[in-house]
Amino acid sequence: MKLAVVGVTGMVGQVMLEVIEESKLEYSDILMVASERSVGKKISFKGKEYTVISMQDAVNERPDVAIFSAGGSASLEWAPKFAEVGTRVVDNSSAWRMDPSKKLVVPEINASAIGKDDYIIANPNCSTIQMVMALAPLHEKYKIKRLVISTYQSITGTGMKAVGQYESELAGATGDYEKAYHYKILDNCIPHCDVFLENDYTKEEMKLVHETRKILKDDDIRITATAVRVPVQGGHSEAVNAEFAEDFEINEVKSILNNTEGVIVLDDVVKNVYPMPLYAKHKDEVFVGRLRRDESQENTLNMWIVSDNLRKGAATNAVQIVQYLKKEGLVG
Ligand code: 2RA
Repeated sequence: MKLAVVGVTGMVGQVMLEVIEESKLEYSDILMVASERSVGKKISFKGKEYTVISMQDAVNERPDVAIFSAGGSASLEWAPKFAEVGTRVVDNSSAWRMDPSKKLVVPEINASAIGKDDYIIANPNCSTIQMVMALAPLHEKYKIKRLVISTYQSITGTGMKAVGQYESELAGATGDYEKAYHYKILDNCIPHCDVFLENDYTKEEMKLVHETRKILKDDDIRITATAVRVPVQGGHSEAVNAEFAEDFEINEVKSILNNTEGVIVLDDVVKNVYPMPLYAKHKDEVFVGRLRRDESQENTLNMWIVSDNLRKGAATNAVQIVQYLKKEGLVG
């Protein structure tokens, strides 16, 4: 399998290489691909040195798989060009997620939806992935009616520029240091992830609404979300209030989650045990805790979900999709 990593110089692209190495994903050759401004840069990977090539040069190489983390506009322009030469594209951007002809995949939930005609496969948004990992088995058992979500999203979700702003502020910078946000992020919480839409929600909040319904295949689920950027680097955290059609027992919920691949329950308030991004960093699991009944409404559960947004929220999920493609013989 000839593999292309597109957007390799970005924050997710760099984590993608980490995950490819750690997962021991087998490939015959790997192409390091980025925008024109990065062409010619050298990248060391697994003891070898690679030169970054352009999108067009990568298409000409006709890779079997291309994992994209290059932003929506690059995906819209180049994913079809790769697909036209027979490359299976796994795209981390939002470009294709809501396209009805494209599959939106979290392998533990719906990998089987991928078929031989799928050449552009969408990786869901990081905050969606970690949430549906915990919700999918509960939806199957109790049927979700409504979700109220508050996210506390890592600055790594914005990228290197945001981490740079945070570090500058931490170092006491003033004046015109490079900024990713309109406001200081240090000692702050910014209720503004991505852009505002006409309905006064942000694009990030509406991703949680639309992507969750698509992955769980249930447009009747009522969802509302508030996405907040916080000065944290280990991962995204989410407070989720889930109303179900059926009642539940907390211990049964914990058992279901503990028996869900890729999910770890950390929940013992007597011992101050609960998920935190500080301890989720560099891990691939989704951590769930603070499980408790919402006593203000029947059949309703509160939960706290934490995961490294660069790993399971992006790179790991994408690599798992590639592993599935290989297992199913959809790529060499
Ligand atoms: C964010 N989920 O956290 C978005 C994109 N990575 O900004």
